[in-house]
Amino acid sequence: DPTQTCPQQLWPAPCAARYRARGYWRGVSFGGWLDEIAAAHGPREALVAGTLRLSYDELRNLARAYAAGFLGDGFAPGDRVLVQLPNGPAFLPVVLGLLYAGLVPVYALPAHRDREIAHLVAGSGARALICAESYEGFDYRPLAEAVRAACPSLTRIYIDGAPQAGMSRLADLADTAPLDAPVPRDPGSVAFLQISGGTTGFPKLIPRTHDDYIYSFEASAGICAVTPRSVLLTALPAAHNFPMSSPGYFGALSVGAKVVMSPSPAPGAAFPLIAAEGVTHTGLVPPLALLWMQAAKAAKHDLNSLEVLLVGGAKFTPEAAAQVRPTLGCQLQQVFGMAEGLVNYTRLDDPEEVILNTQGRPISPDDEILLLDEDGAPATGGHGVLHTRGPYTIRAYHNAPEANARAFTPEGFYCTGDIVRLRPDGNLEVQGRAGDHINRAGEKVSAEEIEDNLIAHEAVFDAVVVSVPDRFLGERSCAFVVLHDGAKAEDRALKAFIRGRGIAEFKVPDQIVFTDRFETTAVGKTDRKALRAALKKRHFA
Ligand code: J2J
Repeated sequence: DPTQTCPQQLWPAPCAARYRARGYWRGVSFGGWLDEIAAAHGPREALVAGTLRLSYDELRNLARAYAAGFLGDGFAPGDRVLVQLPNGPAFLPVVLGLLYAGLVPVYALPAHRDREIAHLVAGSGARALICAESYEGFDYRPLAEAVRAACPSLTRIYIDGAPQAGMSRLADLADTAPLDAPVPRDPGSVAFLQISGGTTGFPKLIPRTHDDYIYSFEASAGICAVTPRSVLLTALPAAHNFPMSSPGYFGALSVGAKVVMSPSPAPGAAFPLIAAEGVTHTGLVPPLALLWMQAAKAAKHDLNSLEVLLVGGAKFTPEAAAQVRPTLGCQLQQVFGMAEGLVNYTRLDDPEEVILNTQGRPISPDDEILLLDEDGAPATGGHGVLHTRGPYTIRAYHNAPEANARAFTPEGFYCTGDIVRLRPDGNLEVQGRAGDHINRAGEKVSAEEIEDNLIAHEAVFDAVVVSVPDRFLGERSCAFVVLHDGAKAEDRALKAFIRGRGIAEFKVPDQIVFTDRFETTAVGKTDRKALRAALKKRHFA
């Protein structure tokens, strides 16, 4: 069980002892946590998704039935199971069922395609894949079959909907007599694998433990004033760390609030749910927040129940921030977080100036913040590259020695790649980024990954991908492409080629610029970094 035997993934013993002594790590596994919330809030409403409405007791019962179903199908505690489900009725009962059975979910987005899913399955050794029959016009069954053909570890495919031959129907698992107690797991062990935004090549897997994750969302629920009478709308894709834990549906469930799943973050789907269910809290990335503010002006739905809008995932400008209360009638809470751990929030009682201009401060008194310059020396002047360690920030990626050597200091600090300013009042302002990814409407796209996909085309000699400021997306991707002598390829054909390679649509370059040659012939990583910077400056400065 690789999730159990990677000592470098875990915190040094003195740190762990400190986090326990201070009460951050409660020593409860997700299975125990589900029993806790069901015992505390049993008859209250827990989940609304489509036509499904479940109380805490019913949610636990369904999760327990799934747990028994998975174990009955021959999975053993510690086995990884890839979950690629949209924001629908199945998501929470299935994920909670996996956790209750001691299985380890590996999260993927509905937008991911076979190349990415195969990478996640191979990297995690997942034995099963759970996906929808279809979502937004895409049939996931051929994808699942292609992944199974490419990945020997993957034996079973569960379909939410109608399975093809050789696949199982997800709902059948819940026909099993429910488990009556969680499969015991060490709370210090890995509960699930989350995907990283990814600055290099493919996304890396982030091992989160029961102890560290439960701390992060329980503390978040307090900071975001989620109470038993709150109603939280999950508008962003549920597999993302933000809607999961900041404070997310887990934070909401931890206090007995109601969770409402929106099948899409578009105002047309979300606004009627806000009005019908009395939603008090939700979280959005900046481009969606802008869209909501625009749509609210003409909305026929009553949004008065909204109390707190969390905005994060990318920089929200002070000008946009100032529009939240006038347009949506609720309070803004900025959140600057990362799936690797550290999450910062502006506090609800902060002065307006702090809420509009900063991305807040860490959850925990034991979150350590270190600012270094780009050479790794202590930064001067209060701004630099943010490094962090603490009670819910990982010390290593799953099974990635090379990435770990780059992303963590010998002292265990995670290098976020974000350039920030630490204000004297303790709040952080995100100013830019040292790493080479494109933050496209909150989705992090690795420049290197797109370049690798372009270079795979027979006509392409070399490709360099950069981020470009974009009015709607925040940033978009632009690929500079050099073709082989005499080769021909058009914009449309290259984009179609990338799609055909089985990667998410948000990774297809937004713009392609053909160029004769790059000014350097060197191909080393540091040269590519310089090349990206030079191209960006020349074309977009
Ligand atoms: C600027 N950049 C930000 C912000 C994240 C809560 C909220 C967001 C995420 C997330 C998350 C930003 N202003 N307010 O996991 O729990 C950029 C930074 C950061 C990267 C992490 C959560 N909020 N960012 O976005 O793992 O560059 O997590 O390092 O997807 O998003 O991306 P991700």
